[in-house]
Amino acid sequence: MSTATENQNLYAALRAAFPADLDAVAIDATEPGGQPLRYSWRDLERASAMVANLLDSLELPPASRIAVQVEKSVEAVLLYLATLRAGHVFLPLNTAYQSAEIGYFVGNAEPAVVVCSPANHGWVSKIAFKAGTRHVFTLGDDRSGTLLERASHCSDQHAPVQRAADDLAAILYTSGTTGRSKGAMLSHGNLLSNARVLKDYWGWKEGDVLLHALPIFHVHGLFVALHGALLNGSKMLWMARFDPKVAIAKLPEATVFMGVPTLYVRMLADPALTKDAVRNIRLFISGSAPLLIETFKDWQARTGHTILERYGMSETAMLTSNPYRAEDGERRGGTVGFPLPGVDLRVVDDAGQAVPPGEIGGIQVRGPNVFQGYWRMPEKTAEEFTADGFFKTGDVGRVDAAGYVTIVGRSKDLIISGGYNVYPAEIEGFLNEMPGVAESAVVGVPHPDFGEVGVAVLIGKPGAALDGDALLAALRQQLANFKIPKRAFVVESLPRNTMGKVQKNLLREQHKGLFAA
Ligand code: MLC
Ligand code: AMP
Repeated sequence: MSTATENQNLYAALRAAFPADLDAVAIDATEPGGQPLRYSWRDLERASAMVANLLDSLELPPASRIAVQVEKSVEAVLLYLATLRAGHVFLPLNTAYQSAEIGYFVGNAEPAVVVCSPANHGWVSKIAFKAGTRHVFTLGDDRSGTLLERASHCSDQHAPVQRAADDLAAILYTSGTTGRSKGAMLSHGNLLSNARVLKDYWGWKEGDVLLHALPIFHVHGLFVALHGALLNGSKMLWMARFDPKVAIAKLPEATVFMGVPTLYVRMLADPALTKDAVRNIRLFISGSAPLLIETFKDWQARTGHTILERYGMSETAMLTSNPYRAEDGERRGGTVGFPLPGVDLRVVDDAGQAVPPGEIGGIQVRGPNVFQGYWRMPEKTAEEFTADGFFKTGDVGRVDAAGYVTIVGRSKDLIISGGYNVYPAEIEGFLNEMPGVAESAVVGVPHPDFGEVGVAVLIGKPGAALDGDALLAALRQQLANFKIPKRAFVVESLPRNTMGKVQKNLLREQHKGLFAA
């Protein structure tokens, strides 16, 4: 138990790791061909204090939700750090989300503050005010907007608010197999314990430089990458968006790179990726989606580096990792390595009994990194935990005799596309509401760039002449672009088993060659 004097605020731990030289560069966000744009550690400390003071001035109840849908920028990181400092709960939202999605998140989370891009202020503020949000600010990726304008009048000194380890730091919405998204509640202790384990396990050291190329509204870019660099006092080379050419050009200045498999696939497609380009890299890490063994091998052949694959999720942050140090074992392609120190991981059969090594079953986990539950969904939370406190991940896998974990599938009906999760149930729900649609089934099929993409198969109501492309175009108005199936087929009937359930495995089989490389 923490005592009243120990502040478990995550920001306090990150701040304590800043280097002694506060004028050193913490983040270099210079765009190719652009003016130098660098932030020192002192800039991070002072500017996040100003935003934290702005939040304080609003006199919000403790642990208010601060919902943020803005383009990736260093200022968005400052807002995240400020939220931690001020003792509120950060709620990041993918910029691809459309009004129906934002409406749900804001209605469900009831944020006290919403921060959006200046261009979206009209529709976002309407949704927010309707949901009872009192404060809506704007933040552009060029430092424009009311958030920074208001913060510029605030003091640049701020003591992090006292927080206990199990106080909430962030809520990440993850879609559900039955449609509606659930807010995974992560505490200061969840995030800090995971960041500390990864710092040690991945051998973060003095002089490390992280090339930060991922979005910052999900676990990978916001926690694994950002916390990794901050907790090590390491400089980040900041990319507002991933571009393989720019990434390869920046690699020689970096020692650590983290990406979803699509980032590796896209860099491999560029001949500029050579051994020389990666000469200073210490560690390449992949996660969020399965890394194909071909990508693992091609990367090894081209660069001489063995990608370290790890496995995690929004509810748990990181769970397993291939070893960094040779003495801990080899990095095995196709596996996600060993449970991280402090993580209990077991594989169980349908009755919940642990299976012997090598056998396949549901993956369950327990540890200080496992979340506090789903926001305002106590029943859903209870369903997802076992009596002895293990969280049911919904992933299916096995652990071999040497302890390596392999993910072989998912019991949840989920498509992972370019590292983003897409839940067929959500897409089908929207499609089924469209005029003329009797029923739909969305399945994931292999894709050379995104790993997997969605394909929709539709049946029309009697007499309706469905146009698949027109339906997809209409869907775009309602859902984030990465969720839109890449193809739609109108058919007479869907394959069903004797219980009448649609046999998605047959649809996947039928369409698996659609995007063959
Ligand atoms: C973009 N598009 C996608 C897509 N991303 N389609 C399917 N899946 C995706 N992931 C489509 C858009 O709809 C659009 O199509 C077209 O591609 C161009 O859009 P874009 O935004 O310009 O794409 P691009 O910049 O190329 O983005 C690709 C990407 C991005 C791979 C860089 O998807 C990305 O950053 N992925 C990383 C996701 C991530 O960080 N996941 C971590 C989750 S945390 P159209 O037709 O609309 O024009 C997690 C836990 C863990 O899972 O373990 O880490
Ligand atoms: P999210 O809910 O977006 O956090 O996604 C988490 C899911 O991504 C996990 O439950 C896994 O299904 C998947 N995932 C993450 N890392 C890996 C990996 N290395 N290999 C396979 N699947 C992964």
